[in-house]
Amino acid sequence: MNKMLLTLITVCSFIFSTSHVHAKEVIVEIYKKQFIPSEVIIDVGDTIIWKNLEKRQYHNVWFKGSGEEEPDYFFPDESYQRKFEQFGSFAYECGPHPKMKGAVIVKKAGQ
Ligand SMILES: [Cu+2]
Repeated sequence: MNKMLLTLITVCSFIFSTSHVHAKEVIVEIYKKQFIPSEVIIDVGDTIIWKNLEKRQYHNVWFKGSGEEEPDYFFPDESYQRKFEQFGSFAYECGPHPKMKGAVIVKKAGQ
């Protein structure tokens, strides 16, 4: 095979494997005023999708400890999603229901 082409393929597959392939979506369900699971461990670049599976109750996902503004509520059959670009441990709660707590632990890729 042409050497240049081989190099190109190697470089491309490296870039692809380190950035895109491993990014995943993780579902957290909200039901009976609980985040299920309440703690998730993900890699940098992953996205969490919170799905409201209640019959009537609205919720939100508020990273209050990070000093963020309270986000909008989302209702049954709606979802809220967020991509995590930095590693660390992030606690959150539901604005209207402070007893509902969760945490996202973002680890560096490969750890
Ligand atoms: Cu709530």
